[in-house]
Amino acid sequence: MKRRGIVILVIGLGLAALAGPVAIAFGAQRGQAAFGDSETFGLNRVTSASVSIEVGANTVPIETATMAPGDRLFGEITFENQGSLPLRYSLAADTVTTGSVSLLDVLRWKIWPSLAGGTCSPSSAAGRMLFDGVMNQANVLGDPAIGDDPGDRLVAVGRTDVLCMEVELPIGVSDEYQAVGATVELIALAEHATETLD
Ligand SMILES: [Ca+2]
Repeated sequence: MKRRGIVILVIGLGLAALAGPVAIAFGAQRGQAAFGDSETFGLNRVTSASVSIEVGANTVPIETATMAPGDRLFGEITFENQGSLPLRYSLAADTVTTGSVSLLDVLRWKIWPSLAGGTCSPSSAAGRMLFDGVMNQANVLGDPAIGDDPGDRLVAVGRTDVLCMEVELPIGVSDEYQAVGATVELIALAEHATETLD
């Protein structure tokens, strides 16, 4: 009888030891089943801006096959800001010549901004010349380096920049410049500008 009483006591201690862990596990399950809710705010939308410069339809190129000494030809080029940011651009030239001598060595080019709503007459160039010289340099207006450089042209969104052009074959040019050709490709390099514009 005395030995049996000892056995019962050992079993009772075992149950007491299990009671703690069982109670803790039951409590955690009740927490996961708590009431919940969620809400979505889906109105965060971002579209990046654009820089877009285009040549306008009313551009008039300089083109002739019969230029004689003393002749002056006029052209007009319109650059349009079709992007969503103000832009500034520089102007570079890519040139090609044909013949035994370079016609570009003697042609005199002038570029000036058109008067608002005006035409590209020589009188509109007075005091407003942007370029006057031979077209044998890469940079014609401004500087393609990033940033606001002297000569860079600013154009507001939806606005245009109209440049007038003149090319002259000087009256005293020598006979060797007969029947030779030159092609000048003007390249506008634009970047967005943060300056305040009208
Ligand atoms: Ca620049």
